[in-house]
Amino acid sequence: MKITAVEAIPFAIPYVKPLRFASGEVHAATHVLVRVHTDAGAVGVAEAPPRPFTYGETQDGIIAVIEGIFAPAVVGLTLLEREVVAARMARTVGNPAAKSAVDMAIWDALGKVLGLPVGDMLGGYTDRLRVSHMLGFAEPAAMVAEAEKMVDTYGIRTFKVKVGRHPASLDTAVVRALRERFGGDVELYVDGNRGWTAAESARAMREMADLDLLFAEELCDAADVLGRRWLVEQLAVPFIADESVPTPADVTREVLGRSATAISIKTARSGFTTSRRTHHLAEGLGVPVVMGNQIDGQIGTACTLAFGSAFELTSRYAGELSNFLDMSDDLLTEPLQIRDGHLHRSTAPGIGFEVDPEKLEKYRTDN
Ligand code: MUC
Ligand code: MG
Repeated sequence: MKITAVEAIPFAIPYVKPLRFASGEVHAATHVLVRVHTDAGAVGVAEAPPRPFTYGETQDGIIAVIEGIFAPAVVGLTLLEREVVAARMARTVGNPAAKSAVDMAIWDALGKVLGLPVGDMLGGYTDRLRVSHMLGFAEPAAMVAEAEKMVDTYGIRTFKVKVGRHPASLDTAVVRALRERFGGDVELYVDGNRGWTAAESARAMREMADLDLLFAEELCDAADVLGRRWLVEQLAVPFIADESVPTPADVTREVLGRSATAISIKTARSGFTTSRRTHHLAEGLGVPVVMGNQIDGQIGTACTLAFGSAFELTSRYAGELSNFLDMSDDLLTEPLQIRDGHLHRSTAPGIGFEVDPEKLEKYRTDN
C-alpha cells in the first residue's frame, strides 16, 4: 500500500459556453489530472481545477508544487497515512486545489485496494444527491431558457443564480424572471462572488425580499468585516460563506464572527481529509452546509458526490453538481448522468470512475 509516484498531467477541454460570474469567467477546463501510483498496483486519480481569481493557483503552479514539493514529500508513505500526507503538505501554505487532488487521489487508491467505494468509507449516508444548477451571467431570457432546459432535460429544480453585477437590477431582474416563470416549483439562491459592497447587497436583497430565496452566498467580501456582519444580521435567509472559508479555521472565524450563517464545502479545495473536518465542525456549530462546485469537471463532480452523499448534513440540500454540463467533453469512460434531478454515486471501488486513456491522450497538453 505504499505510494510510489505522483503524476500531475495538464489537460484542457473547451467549454460549449463560458461560465461568467462576478470574480471571473471560465472558457475551458484547463485542469490538472493527478495520479497516485502504489506498489499494490492500484492507481488513484483526482483532478485539480486552477482558480486564480479565488485561490491564486494556476495550472503551471499546481504542476510545479505537486512535482517539486508534494510528490517527494508523500512517496514512500502508505495509503493509510493520510494524516501524515496532510501534515507534510500543510508545510506549504496555500495551494488548496493541488493539495486536495493529491489527498483525493490517495483516497481513491485506498478504496481501490480495499475494494470499497470512497463514499461508503467516508460515511455512507446515502447513494445520491439532489442537483443544484449554477446559472452564469447572461440576459434574463437566456438564463430562464437555460433553467427550463435543466428542468426539462435533467429534472433539476434548484438553481444558484450568479449575481454581483452593476447595476444590481441586471441580476434582480433575472431572479424575478425565474420566480415568475417557475413559481414555487423551484428553489432559488444567489451567489455574488464578492461583487457587491455590503450596502449594495443589502439593497439588492431587500429588492428580492418577495422572491423566496433559499440562501445568499458571498455577496460581499469577508474582508469588509463589519460591513458583512451588518449585512448578515439583517438577512432573513442563511448567508453562505464560500471562498472566505477554504479551511476549518476560516469557518470558525466567519461563523463565530457572525459574518456567515451557512457554509459551502468544496472537495476541490479541501479534499476529503479536510472536508471531513469542516463537516464535523459545521455539525458542531450547527450551520447548514451546501456542497459547492469549483467549476469542476466530471472527476471533481464525482468527488463532490462521494463526499456529499457520505453524511446527512452534506446531503440535506441540493449539491452543485452540474457545471460539467457546460463542457464539450470529459475524460471518463462512462459519463455522469443526472436523472430526475439527482446524481447517484457509483458503487465501484474508489471514488467510482474510470479515465478513458484515449480521451486523456486527446486532451492532455504536455505531449
Ligand atoms: C462559486 O460557488 O462561487 C465561482 C468562483 C469560484 O471560486 O467558484 C465558482 C462557483
Ligand atoms: Mg460561491
